[in-house]
Amino acid sequence: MRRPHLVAVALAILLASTSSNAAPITNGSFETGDFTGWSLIPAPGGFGFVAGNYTSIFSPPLFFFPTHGSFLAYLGGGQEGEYTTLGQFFDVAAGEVLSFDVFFKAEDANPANDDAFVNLFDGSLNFVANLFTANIVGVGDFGTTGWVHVTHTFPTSGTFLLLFGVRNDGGGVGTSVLGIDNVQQSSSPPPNGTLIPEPGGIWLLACALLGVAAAARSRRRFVSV
Ligand SMILES: [Ca+2]
Repeated sequence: MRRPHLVAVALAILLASTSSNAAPITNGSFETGDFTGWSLIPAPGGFGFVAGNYTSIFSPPLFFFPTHGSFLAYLGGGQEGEYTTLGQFFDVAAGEVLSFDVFFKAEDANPANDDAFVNLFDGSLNFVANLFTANIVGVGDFGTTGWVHVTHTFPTSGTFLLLFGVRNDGGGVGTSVLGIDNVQQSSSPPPNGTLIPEPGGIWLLACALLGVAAAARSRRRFVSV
């Protein structure tokens, strides 16, 4: 079974990085209209684009639009067995949450089994977590996952590499695509597990209290009759 040389890819991204300074995820929504802040390493014959949408190759076409802002990114494989990857190093504080939206669109059919992944590595390029996996066996011929929202909470602070990858497998008629948008890094939750209700929560709480008060008044009226 072929295995991706992910550490080699990660090293290439590290070497290609213009800055190793601590920083949060930048341009996570691709609203610069390009790959600013990211390192794109296409497979031979592969590709990566930032665009206003992705339109599938085969008829009837499927349209994928950004989940945040006006742009999304999509990657495609090329040479058989080689991954096209997109990565970025970033720093987090303990308790921070990384979230993003991805879709896998199969542009081929079995027995070709194009696949995609989203993996997390630490600053020493040790594998941390697989955040998303898809392939043609899973979605079916020319199938898709649709947009999938993914979140990951970091228990400890540190530097991490977020790596997206997609590859073409064995001939076939096309190369499948991994779409990406809305990569965000949230701030730390309140310390000591303090729960602060969101505005919507406060409104619901207010409604509940008003309801209790109304019920109490109703009971009083009932009793007084
Ligand atoms: Ca966007």
